[in-house]
Amino acid sequence: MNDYNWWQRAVIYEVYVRSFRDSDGDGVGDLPGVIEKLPYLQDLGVDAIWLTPFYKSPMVDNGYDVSDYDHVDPLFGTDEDFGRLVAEAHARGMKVVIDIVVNHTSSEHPWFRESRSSVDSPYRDWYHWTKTPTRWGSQFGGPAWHFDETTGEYYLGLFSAEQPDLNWKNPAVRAAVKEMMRRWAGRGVDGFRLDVISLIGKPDEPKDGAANAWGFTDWHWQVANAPEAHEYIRELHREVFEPYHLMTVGEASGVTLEESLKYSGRTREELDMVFQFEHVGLDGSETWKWTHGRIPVPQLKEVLFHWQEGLSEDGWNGLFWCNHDQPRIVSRLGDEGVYRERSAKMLATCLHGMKGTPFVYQGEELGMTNVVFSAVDELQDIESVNAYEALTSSGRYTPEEMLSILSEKSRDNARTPMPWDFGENAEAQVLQEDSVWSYYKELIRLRHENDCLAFGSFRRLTGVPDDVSAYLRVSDAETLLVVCNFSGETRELVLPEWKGAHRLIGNVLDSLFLETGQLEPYEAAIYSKA
Ligand code: TEU
Repeated sequence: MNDYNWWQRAVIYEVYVRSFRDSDGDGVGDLPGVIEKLPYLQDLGVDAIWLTPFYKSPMVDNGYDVSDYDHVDPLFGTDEDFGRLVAEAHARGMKVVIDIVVNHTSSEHPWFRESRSSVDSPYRDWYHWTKTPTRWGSQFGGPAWHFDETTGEYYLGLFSAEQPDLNWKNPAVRAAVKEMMRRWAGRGVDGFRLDVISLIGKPDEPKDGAANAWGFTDWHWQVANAPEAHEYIRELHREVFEPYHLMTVGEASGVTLEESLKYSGRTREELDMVFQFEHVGLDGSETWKWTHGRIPVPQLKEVLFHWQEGLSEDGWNGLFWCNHDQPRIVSRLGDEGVYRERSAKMLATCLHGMKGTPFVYQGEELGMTNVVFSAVDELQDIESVNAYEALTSSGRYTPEEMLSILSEKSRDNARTPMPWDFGENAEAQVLQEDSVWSYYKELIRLRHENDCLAFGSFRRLTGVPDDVSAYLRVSDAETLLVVCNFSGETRELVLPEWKGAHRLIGNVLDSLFLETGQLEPYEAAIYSKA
């Protein structure tokens, strides 16, 4: 395999800057902190880091509300720190992917301040304004059309009032975005993670969808994956991604397999891959996650295998369990108790065994779990705080019920500080041969060294117990078997043709699986046959 793109055999590590490493003791992570921990990431073996937004921002949505795209927020350091980070990452052989948030800006961005100042402002048309709003609801609660007193009109903010949506139909907006992207390319970045890029195309005539309990209506059906979004992305590809050799992963919540082939199909010239959310939405739905529930393993397998098979010939999978918006995967699908470490390794095996680019979210490599929230003031995330207010004040949930749901679902579960030096800490795991960390390191090494793991085709195994996942990866020279027990009990899967195969990695010492067909609770392994 000589002819491939770097990201096709890479593992990418997501750094949520604010809670990664605090270098100056102000309680907030920062870019010098990331620089300090580059040796840790290099040791783990990741090929690239994705940095969440570090730009100037009022931090209403922790930086996903950008007020200045070109400069580092003082909370996170300086522009020089960023330059140093890129140089030092490159010197250590790691690439740098930055988060680009251009579906919306902050309401404090000079473009929006101008836009809202007058109906005659040259920036008026940079955002969406109307006198006759639909009843669309916003992602973080309340209406999506926000009344603005200065001009007596409403502007669109699909996430919050402080995150007005840019009007991509306006060529001046697209030109400004492209220039900004080129400036970052010039500062040495290797790729972009594009925030909610599936939402940039807006309908000319917004219409109300189904209403929710508060009378707000749904917009996803009319906004997500609009044909215009594909058009705009192709323009970005032509004028920025391609000429500057940038790797791209687009966040595309609500995307179907068919739609994702449009984004990432090889001849489409749009994106390298997308993040889809079907597998992590199985314990609720994307528009309604505020309920208890565990991801059902049979459906999970069906979704994962559907994507593996669907993107086998064309397109490419962005593989992930965790990110800064998702609860911790060990809490969702593994065991927080005695099998914490073993189940963390099992989940890692299942994901890293598949074809695509695996993403590791900070702390996942330590097997971190969710938090228990016992009071609303322990929450910081705008989505969680607003949902708590809305759902308790309407009487839908008691405060206790809502806190227990938030302990399962809140985005804050993923945003606790990286435990560098206490408890189940990072430094201790690095030194331990059988730690979750060492297991991740081994999986990453395997992806780099084993062609079949990186490029072999995917084939599901049938006749497997409901809560066991088993699949093959097949190349001319080798076949791999990836088997994972998602249950806390012993399971049986007899595979006589695999007797005597070589185990590349596994989470149970002295496993008897190939001899007896017995899988221990949360057991996982990858076997190889020539
Ligand atoms: O997230 C997009 C998104 O749709 C999220 O709202 C997601 O569905 C939700 O968090 C699940 O509960 C991106 C960013 O990753 C997120 O952090 C931002 O808040 C959001 O865009 C707005 O920029």
